[in-house]
This record gives sequence, structure tokens and C-alpha cells, in this order.
Amino acid sequence: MIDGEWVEHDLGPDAHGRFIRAAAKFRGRISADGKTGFKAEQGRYHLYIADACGWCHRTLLFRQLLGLEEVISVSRVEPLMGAQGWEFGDHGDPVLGKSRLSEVYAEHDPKYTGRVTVPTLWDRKTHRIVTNESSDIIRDFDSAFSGLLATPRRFFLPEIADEIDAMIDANYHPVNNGVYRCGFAGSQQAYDEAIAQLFARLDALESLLGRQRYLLGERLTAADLCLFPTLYRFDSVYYIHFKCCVRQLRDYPNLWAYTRDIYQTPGVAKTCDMASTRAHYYASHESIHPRRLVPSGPEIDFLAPHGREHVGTA
Ligand SMILES: N[C@@H](CCC(=O)N[C@@H](CS)C(=O)NCC(=O)O)C(=O)O
Repeated sequence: MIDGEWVEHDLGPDAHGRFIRAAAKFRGRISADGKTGFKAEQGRYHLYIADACGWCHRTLLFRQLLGLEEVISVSRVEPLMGAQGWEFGDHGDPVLGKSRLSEVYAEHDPKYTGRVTVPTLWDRKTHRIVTNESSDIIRDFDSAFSGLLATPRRFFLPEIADEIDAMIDANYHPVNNGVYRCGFAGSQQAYDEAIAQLFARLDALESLLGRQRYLLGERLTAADLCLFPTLYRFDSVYYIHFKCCVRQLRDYPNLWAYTRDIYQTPGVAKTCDMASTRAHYYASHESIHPRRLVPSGPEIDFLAPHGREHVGTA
């Protein structure tokens, strides 16, 4: 959007053909005591998501596994991101009654300039967008709302906070954002660089996960929840649509079993929607897939036994 008006603008690669993700414009933070301007309160915040989007998937995972379904409301956009950006379609907008996400941004700021992205967290009380940055949303869900829950849980475990941050950072550039860097590369050099980094990191993770059940040992942490959305989409979307095709996820015994292990963790499957994911990616990226055909496959059994219960235990 420019000055509150919708402008269709595909974010192209930079001068070297590299995909550059635009920084989020809203970076408000929620806190337990409200000192940040946004207090953690029951029913106050609404999360707009796309089921296809891996960044949204992170926020859904935290909401679900922390037990925040009754605390934070959620609604969806349609899978297709077309000429008008994200639209609510049949899902509707239960908070503001808008038709498109861009109208929510204009409600916050009639002169808004910037991209219109999911996830977006809306504050009913101040009638403003709090944030459109998933990495802040998951941290605030994890830390600010525990007082409202009968059985609070943490995935950003304070005692290993630095290790968790380091692992999330180490995976972000080559893997989570790396698949996009492959898919939207505008030069051979940019693609070659991105794909080499992606598979070098996957190879390293494969070997790590041969020694331990989760990325940081025996406990499921935020680092696993941040990696999972990319692995879940890997063979169905990124391998094909984004040309991440040196190896499939299913060629990595440990990574593939680890992905099934997380998928089978109570609550996780509810956050996964492969049909919407496939419908979105293959239909929405005209610059790399103009015919918008959705391939019919692969068939993947995320419920096959993973056998990882004892990995890493003596
Ligand atoms: N930094 C953001 C990135 C969000 C993002 O790029 N979302 C994509 C969907 S996967 C989007 O809405 N893109 C629309 C656009 O850029 O026009 C986050 O992690 O929350």
C-alpha cells in the first residue's frame, strides 16, 4: 500500500537476483503488565492468518500448544493471494467486517505505506495493529499470557534461551527463509548460493537429529516449532514449486522421522492444512508459476510411526 491505497507490487529480487524479505512495519509487543502499551488480556487480541504461510503456522502452533485458543481469537484469509492481496472471502472478518486484509491496515492507519502481510495481530481495545512480525508474536504468546492459563507452558525455556535463539537464527537464513531465497531467486548465482546453504544446513540437522530427539536435546522447544512449518511444506511445495530439489525431506531418515514426531505431538496436526497450503503456493505466485496448476502429489503419510521416543537416551 502507498498512502493507504492498494498498489499491486510484486517484491522482486535485488540487483544480484537475491530474494529480500521486507521488514515488518508493526513491532508492538504484548506484556503481562501492559508496560509495553499492550497488556495480555483474555479476548483482547485477534490473529489474522493464512493456513499456507509458514510464519503464520508458527503463531498457530504456539497458540495451540500453549492453550491460548480461548484467549486469542483467530481468523483466516482465502488461500489465493491475488491482485488485491489477501482477501477474507467466505471466512469473513469477524472483528472489523472487512473484505481484505489491506482494509484492516487502512483502519489502523488511513495513510499506511508498506506491505500487507500475514500474520497480523489486531488489538480490539486500542483498535490498532499490534504487530505483523511472527517472531515477536510467538515470543509474546509464550511469555506474556501465562497468568491467564491454568497450566502454563513455555517453549522459549528461560534456562536455555540463548541456545534456542541461536538455533532459530541458524535455521532462519538457510532453511526457513532459504526456501524462499531458492524459489524467488532472480539469477542462477542467487539460486546456487541459496540452495547450497539450504542443503548444507539440512545435512547438518540430519546428523544432529541422529543423536538427539529434538534440536536442543530431549525437550520440544521453540526452535523445533520454528523449524517444523518449513519441513511440513518441504516435499509438497518447496521441493517442486521453489526448486529445492537436491533431496526430498523423505530422503533424510532422521529429519523425516523428526517431522512426523512433531506432527504427531498432541495439538500439532490441528494447525496443519496441506490443501490450503498447496492451493495458495501454486496459485499465487504468477512470476514463477504463471499457469497456476496445482500438482497432484506427493502423497505423504505424516502419521506413519516415527520411532523417535528413545533417540538420544542411554
Ligand atoms: N516477517 C514476517 C513475514 C511475513 C510474510 O512475509 N508473510 C507473507 C506470507 S508467507 C505475506 O503475507 N506476504 C504478502 C506480501 O508480501 O505481499 C513474519 O515472519 O511475520
